[in-house]
Amino acid sequence: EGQAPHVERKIPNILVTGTPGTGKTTTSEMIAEATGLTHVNVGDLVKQKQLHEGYLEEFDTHILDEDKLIDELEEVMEGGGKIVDFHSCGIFPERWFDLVLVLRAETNVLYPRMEKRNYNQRKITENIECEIMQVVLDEARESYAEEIVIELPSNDINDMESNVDRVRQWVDIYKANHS
Ligand code: DAT
Repeated sequence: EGQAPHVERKIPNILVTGTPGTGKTTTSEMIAEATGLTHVNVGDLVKQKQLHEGYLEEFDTHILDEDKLIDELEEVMEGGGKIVDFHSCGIFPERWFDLVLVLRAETNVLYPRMEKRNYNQRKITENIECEIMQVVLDEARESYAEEIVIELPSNDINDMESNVDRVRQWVDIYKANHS
């Protein structure tokens, strides 16, 4: 527990997490654009590299092979400068991240975003409940030092733009302090 010792990175690694539909991928792309950091979409990586143990029809989701995923990412994370985008956050080593962003959205904006994705009713309901119960935020607070976990509203474009701007400023300061 506490501060995990790690070699200081010149460029930070950032975790962008949150319930599906809260805006992780869109926000991560914009942060990458604004900072020059590299977006790592973990969901896509899991599918591309088959880092799963099959597909669970009932829940419309892949069963993650966590060991394979961590092995795959370990080297990637070493160099720093990565924006890791995933809906779960407790599986990663604490030492990987310098900042953990938890995106949040109100039910009334999250629901239509998921409908647009053609999620089945069960999956929509589960994700809405997950968001209301702040499951991902609690998981982040349990897994990382509290001072690096930041909860960010992601209800509209204004939220997104101010989130990206805030992270851009934070990255500038981090770089200045680690050069
Ligand atoms: P996630 O990666 O968390 O599943 P996403 O980035 O794919 O989410 O976004 C899902 C959809 O919702 C996509 O059409 C963009 C839209 N969206 C996300 N965050 C938003 C925001 N803050 N304002 C407006 N639209 C947003």
